[in-house]
Amino acid sequence: VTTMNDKPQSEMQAQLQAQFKAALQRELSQSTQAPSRETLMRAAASACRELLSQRWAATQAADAQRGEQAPVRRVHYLSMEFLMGRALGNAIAALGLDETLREAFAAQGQALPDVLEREHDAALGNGGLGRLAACFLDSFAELGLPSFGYGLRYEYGMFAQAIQDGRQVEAPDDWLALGNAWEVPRPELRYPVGFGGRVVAEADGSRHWQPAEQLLAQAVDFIVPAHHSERVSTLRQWQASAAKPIDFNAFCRGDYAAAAQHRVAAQAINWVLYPDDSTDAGRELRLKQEALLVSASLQDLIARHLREFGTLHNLGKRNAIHLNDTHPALAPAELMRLLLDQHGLQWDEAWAITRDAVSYTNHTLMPEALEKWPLQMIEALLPRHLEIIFEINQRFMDELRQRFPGDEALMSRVSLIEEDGGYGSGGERRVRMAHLAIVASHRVNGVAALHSELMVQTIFADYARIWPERFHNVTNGVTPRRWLQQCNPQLAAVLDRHIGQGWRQDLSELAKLKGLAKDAAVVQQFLGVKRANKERLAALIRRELGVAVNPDSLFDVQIKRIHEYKRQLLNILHVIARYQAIVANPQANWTPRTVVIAGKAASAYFMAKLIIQLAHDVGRVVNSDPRVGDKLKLVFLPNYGVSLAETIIPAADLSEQISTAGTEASGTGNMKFAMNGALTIGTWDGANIEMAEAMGVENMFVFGLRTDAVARIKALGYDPRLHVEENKQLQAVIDAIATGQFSAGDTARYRPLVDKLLGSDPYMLMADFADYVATQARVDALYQDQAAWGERAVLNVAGMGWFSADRTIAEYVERVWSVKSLG
Ligand code: DL6
Repeated sequence: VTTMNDKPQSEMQAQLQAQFKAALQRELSQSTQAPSRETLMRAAASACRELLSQRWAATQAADAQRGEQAPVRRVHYLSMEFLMGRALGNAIAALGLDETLREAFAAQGQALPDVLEREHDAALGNGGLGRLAACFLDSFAELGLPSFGYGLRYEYGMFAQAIQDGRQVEAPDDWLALGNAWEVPRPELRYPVGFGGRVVAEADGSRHWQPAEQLLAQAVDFIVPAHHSERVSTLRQWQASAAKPIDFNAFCRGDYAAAAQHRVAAQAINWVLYPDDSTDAGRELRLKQEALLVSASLQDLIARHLREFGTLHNLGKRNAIHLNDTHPALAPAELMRLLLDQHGLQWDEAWAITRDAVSYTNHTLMPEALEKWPLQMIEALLPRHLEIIFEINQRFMDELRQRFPGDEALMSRVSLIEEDGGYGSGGERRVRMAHLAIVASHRVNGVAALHSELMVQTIFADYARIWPERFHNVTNGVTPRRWLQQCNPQLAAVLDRHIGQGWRQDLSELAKLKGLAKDAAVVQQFLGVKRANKERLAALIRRELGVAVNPDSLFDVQIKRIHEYKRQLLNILHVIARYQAIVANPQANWTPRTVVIAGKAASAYFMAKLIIQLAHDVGRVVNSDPRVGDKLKLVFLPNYGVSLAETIIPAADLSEQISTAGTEASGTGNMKFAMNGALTIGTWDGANIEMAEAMGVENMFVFGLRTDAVARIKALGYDPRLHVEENKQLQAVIDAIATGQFSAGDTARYRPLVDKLLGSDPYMLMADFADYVATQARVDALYQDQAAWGERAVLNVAGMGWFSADRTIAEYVERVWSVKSLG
């Protein structure tokens, strides 16, 4: 949207070299030893950061000049998660300085990839939602969109996963232990954030919040460069600290804990991503995190807007505030509070501004993920916000009474307040955050066509009836810079050779490959790159797990959060069935397979953890059985994260996207795999559907019940046992687990899994098993014909042009964030 003049490359190289040298000297000032890889990495990061800081200043100056007539509003993307991964590789690719640094490291006796590996992942997110936000920052920069990503600076990101005796154990992810050369602290940007206290009514009728506790939120910036211009985007993360110094009296008494108590309480807000919310203390901390993010971000927005325009009347027309799921859904209440109580606007104008500014993306239909906060907790921590939420609700109910007279049931269903206590409420009154987000937004979207459709048919059906024009779909996308260019340089080079470099900026250019799918030389190059990537992964598996896998076997990969709906268990059931078949008939013409699973289970999610354990138990038995050899291996790679994904995805032949139809909102891993030439075995779910349509459904291995069938069977009364009774193979698989064949005779270990599969089987594994196994046989057959497999791989990549985050962001701009979209 906004461009700037680019500097000549040679000037930048010289600057980087000088910065790098200076940073290295700083790093080494206390040492006489040769610089370690960590030292080189930090020096390079700090040099890049200096260059990026200059670009940041130029970007901000350009954006500030845009004035009243700019067609696109400045975007404020509020998200509790940004799963950034490593930054150095991306920065040097964006700056075009790979070679400069390669040489600089070589002069110190180190290779570029070894140095890049020393950077700790910034794992400030759980999974797809957080990684999507990170991809969006890349596209914001690439498209020149005036924007800020707003998040929290967690000291410990997503937990580190270790495996002990086949079980997941969690440890804090101490990603800042060696410092973070990327951060740009902004001490001048500090905002007060209050909690608790009471609301005071003034004589003039206005209301005023007197918080009991005041914190300060300070900005720390992380700069994300564009690859094809000098634009950058900003991730502004908030760090909380106590507003008051230590309690000096307590200190003098020698009671240091009491002296610092309030400081610790303030800092705790930044400790961990997603504190365990199974306790009241955990829930309260989470609510404080959300409130801090929202309040600091909006104060920052308002201050900038006032600097640029001197008035708040046009705030909604010049700024978009996007809610990445409901986690920042306090934003409308906080914006109203700031506009009413601090800036003296009247309700109607403040509400019009809020409605213009706010938009919301839903990322899941799972009821347990739709946030609802106990009214009492909000009242205790954010009393003025609760008043405002009540007022918003009152006005909304009045509107409904006019439009749908007498429909009390509708009013109670859509109310922002859940009176009777729904799912998991324990009977208390709660605020429905998704409802608040919808009522306050001018646009609400889902993240893939099916998901958006189901969203308006199910969880938000009433709202879609009230405001049909508000709902739309924006299918997710991923950045091709990280997920193709950087993670798969060899494939990128093949693409460059055959279709030019334009795909890096305009992914739809991948369609040019379509005409080359039958070109034997191109197919051979694809297969050659895959083979090299598989060797790299095989080496990693050997290093990490001590298991030797054959790079010529089919690499069958499922990497994502462990969740029952994602059905890693179905994958394991297939492995067991295959194992039993191999043992029964070792001489048959087996297509050798290596099944790779990776992912973290939420620490309190018993079933997911049991699935991880089963994967290990089955892997141990299968991998050590001499009758099986290379024909089958099952490995679980620990501590899944962005960097591990960058190694695994380019090496995958087969991508497992096997959620129960209607449960996976979109998926983005599915896109990354296909972009890297893996074929997908998948259900008719999430973005799999649009991918199949884009590449031709014959190029994907589609199986399983579709959404309507899932609903129909459930309505009729689903009985998983019937599927087991009529399928001998399935019976044998379940028996093997139940009788302890993978757990040294321990029949109790997996009883909860078996009982659930045979009892309710809510994700319908039993119903989909037969089709899944039959489809896997089709996979085997095709893999045996490498030329045909390679052709499909080319066609998969050719079909992925639509799934760029750049296209996704262009759609948000067009339909949500442009001034025009406000009508
Ligand atoms: O939209 C990004 C990503 C989707 O691709 C996944 O399908 C979906 O599961 C994920 N949703 C969440 C839900 N979190 N909450 N709330 O992570 O979003």
